Amino acid sequence: MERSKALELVKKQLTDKRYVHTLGVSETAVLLANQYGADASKAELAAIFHDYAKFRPREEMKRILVDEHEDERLLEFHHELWHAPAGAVLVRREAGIEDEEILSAIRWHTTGKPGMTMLEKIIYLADYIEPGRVFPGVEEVRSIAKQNLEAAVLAAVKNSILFLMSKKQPVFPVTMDTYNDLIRMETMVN
Ligand code: DGI
Ligand code: FE
Ligand code: FE
Repeated sequence: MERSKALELVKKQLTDKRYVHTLGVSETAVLLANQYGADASKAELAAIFHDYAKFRPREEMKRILVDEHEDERLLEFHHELWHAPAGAVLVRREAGIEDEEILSAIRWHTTGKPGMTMLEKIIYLADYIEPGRVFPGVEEVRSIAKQNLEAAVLAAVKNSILFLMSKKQPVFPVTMDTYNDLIRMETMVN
């Protein structure tokens, strides 16, 4: 799908602020794809669609998760986690995107997952470091991203978990699994 068509479809789903975030993720994802040798057009499409379901009603997302046999643990955690898997389903259904690599990058963009593909890592990271993000620690992750994709994803996951803990929020098991996977990979090569 053309970038302009994808943007037109996504714009209707998002607030102006979230659309600007999406443009930032798209720009960052293309840079990361070129830097690390991933498919830049897939990275661009996955980035454009990554938050497609962000503003869907909670009940609609819940129905999709149940009907599509998504991880039932999601329903016991914060609804913020739902837009990623629900988004993958809706992007296929409504935008006709069939590319499994793109859909998987959308599906796992909030929690990550063990054994992430390069495209999944790029979308996870681009979502975290796009130019509009201003939270503490983001500059350090941006700087790591210039050197090492895995180390940058690990730093982003670690910050996210620490942030959730500091807010006394539960951490979804898959987020912890992502952290464990990346920290094991790091200690294997170091
Ligand atoms: O959709 P975005 O805001 O661009 O970013 P995102 O898809 O990474 O979603 C971030 C939200 O998801 C943020 O409010 C924190 C929440 N979140 C991420 N991982 C976890 C989580 N919430 C819980 N409870 N547990 C998690 O593991
Ligand atoms: Fe998101
Ligand atoms: Fe996002």
